[in-house]
Amino acid sequence: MTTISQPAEFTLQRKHTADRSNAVRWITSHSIRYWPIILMIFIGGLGNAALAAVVPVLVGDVFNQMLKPDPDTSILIPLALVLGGSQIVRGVLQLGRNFGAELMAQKIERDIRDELYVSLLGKSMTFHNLQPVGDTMARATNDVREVNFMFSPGINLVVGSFMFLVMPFFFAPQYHISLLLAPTLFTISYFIALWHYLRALSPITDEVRATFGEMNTHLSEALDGVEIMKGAAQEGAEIERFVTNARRVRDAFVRQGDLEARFLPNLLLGITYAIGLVHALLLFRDGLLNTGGVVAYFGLLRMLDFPTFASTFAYTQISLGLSGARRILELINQETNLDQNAAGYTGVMRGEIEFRNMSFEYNNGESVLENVSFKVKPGQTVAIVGQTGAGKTSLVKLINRTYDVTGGQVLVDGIDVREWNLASLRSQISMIEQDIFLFSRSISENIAFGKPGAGQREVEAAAAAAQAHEFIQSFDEGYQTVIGERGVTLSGGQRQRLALSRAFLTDPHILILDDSTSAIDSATEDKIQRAVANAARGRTTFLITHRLSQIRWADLIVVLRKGRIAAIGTHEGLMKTSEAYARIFRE
Ligand code: M5T
Ligand code: MG
Repeated sequence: MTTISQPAEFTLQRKHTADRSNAVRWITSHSIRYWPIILMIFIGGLGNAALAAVVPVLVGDVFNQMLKPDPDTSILIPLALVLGGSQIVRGVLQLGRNFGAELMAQKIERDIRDELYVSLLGKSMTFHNLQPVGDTMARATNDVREVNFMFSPGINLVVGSFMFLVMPFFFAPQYHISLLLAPTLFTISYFIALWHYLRALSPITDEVRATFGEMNTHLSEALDGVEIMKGAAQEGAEIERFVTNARRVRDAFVRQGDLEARFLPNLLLGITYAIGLVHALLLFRDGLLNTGGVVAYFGLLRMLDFPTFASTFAYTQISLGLSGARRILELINQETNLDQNAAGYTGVMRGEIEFRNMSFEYNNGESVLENVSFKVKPGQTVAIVGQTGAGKTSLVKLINRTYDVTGGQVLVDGIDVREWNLASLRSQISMIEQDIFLFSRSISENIAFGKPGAGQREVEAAAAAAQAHEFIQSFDEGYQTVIGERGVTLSGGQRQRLALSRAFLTDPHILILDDSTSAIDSATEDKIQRAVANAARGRTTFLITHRLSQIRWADLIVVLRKGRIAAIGTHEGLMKTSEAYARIFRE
C-alpha cells in the first residue's frame, strides 16, 4: 500500500496507515480493515433480495394452484406459511445489512476524524496562518459527516438495491429464457444513464461542499470579528455578503436537485414494465407461459423499483461523500514544511542562543529580518526593542521554530534548531505570545496546560510566583473559574500573569515574553514587573517590551529597525553610543 509520508511537526505511530493518493483509495483503504462488516452487508443484502424475490415466485405458484379446476388447499396453506416465514428471515437479514452499514459509517467517521485532527496538529504555523479556520471547521465537521452518510444510507442502499437488480436474472429464466429481455434492456440503459448521471453529478457535489465551506469561513470570521464589525457599523454590508454566500450554497443544491429530477431510469422503469408485460402476455398467448408465470414475472420486474428510486438519492450521497473526502484529503495532504525531526537532538538545554547571519521572510517574499547576528549566554536576559513592525515578534518565533529561517542559522546550545528534536526543543522553551490565548477551560487547567497532571499546590505556587494568586482568589470559584473563549472575561494584565504562571509551571530553560501591552496601571505594572523578574531568574529570557524599567536591567539590549540590528549592547553603553536608543528613553 502506498502512503504519502510528509514532514509534520507532530505525528502518531499508527497500526493502520491509509492510502492518501486519492479520495476513492483513501476511503477504500479505511474500509478494507472492516472486511467482516463489508461481508455482513453483502450477505444481508443478497439474502434480503433473494427472499424478496421469493414473494412473486410463491404468489405465482399460488395463482396456478387456485386456477386449477379443483385447487389443492393442502398445498396453499403451507405455501402461505413458507412465504410468511421467509419474510421474517428476510427482516433479520435486512437488519444485518442496515446495522452493518451504520456500524461501518460510524467507525469510518471516527477514523478519518482522528486522522484529520492529528494531521492538523502536525501542520506548521505557515499552514495555519493561511488556512481559514471556518473552512477547516466545515471540513472537519460537515465533510466528515458526508463521508459517514456515504456509507449509511449511501453504500447501504447501493448494495441493497443492486442485489434487487440482479434477482430477475436469476428467477425469470425459470419461466422462459426470453424473459431475460426486459431486465437486460433495463440494466444496460440503467448503467449508461447512471454513468452520465454520476459524471454530471460530481462537479455539482464538489460545488455544494465548496460553497458550504466558503459560507462557513465567512460566518466564523464574522463572529470572530463581531466587535470590530459592530464598532464600524458594518452589519448591513456583512449581511449582504453572507446572503450572497448563502445564495451560492442554495444554487448549488438546486442544481443537484434539478439533476436528480431528470434522472432517466425513472422513465426507463415505466417503459420496462410495459415491454415486460407485453412480452409475458405474448408468451401466454402462445401457450409458453401460464397465468402464475405472468404474475410471478411481473412481480420480479417490480423489484427494479428499488434500484431505480434508491439510486438518485444513494448515488448523490456517495458523490457528496466523495466530494467531502476529497476536501478532507486535500487538507491532510497539504504540504507542511516543518519536520518534527524525531531523530534529532534531545539534550537538556543550557540556554545559549545564537543568531548567525540570519534572515527571514514570510510566504509573501518580503524580507522581514535581514543579516541578524548576536549571541546570548545561558541565563542572560535580552531585551528586544524597536518600533512596531520592526520584526521583534518574528525574531523570537524563530527560536522555537514556529517558523524556520530562510537564510543563516539559529542555534541553541551551539546546535542548529533544525537539528533539534522539535518536541524536545519546544518543551524547553516557553513563549508568552503578544496576544495571549486562553482555552475556555478552568483557570487551573489553563495554567497547567504545558504540564498536564500538575497538582493544585504546584499550580498555586506558580500562580503566586507570577503574582496571579491574589486576583484568582478574588473570583468566586477561584482556580475553578472557567474562562470565556479567548479569555474575554480577564483583563490584559491578568491574562499576562496567567500566561506567566504557565511558564513558571513548565520551568523552561528559555523564556520568551512578547509583551507589547504598555497601557497598564502602575500597580499592575509593578506586579508584572516583579513577576517577570522572578521568571527571568535562572534562565535565558527574551523580553519584548516597551517598559523602560525592564529594558534597563537587561544584560543585552537589541535595537531592531526595519528588520536589521540598529544597535546592540547594555543600557549604559547604548545610552552613550546610540542616538536611536537614547531617543527611546527621551520620549
Ligand atoms: C514584522 C510582517 C509584518 C511586519 C513584519 C506576523 C506576520 C508579520 N509579517 C508578515 O508579513 N506576515 C506575518 O504573518 O513582518 O512583524 P512583527 O515581527 O510582528 O513585528 P513586531 O513584533 O516588531 O511589531 P509589534 O507591532 O508587535 O511591535 O512588516 O507586516
Ligand atoms: Mg510583535
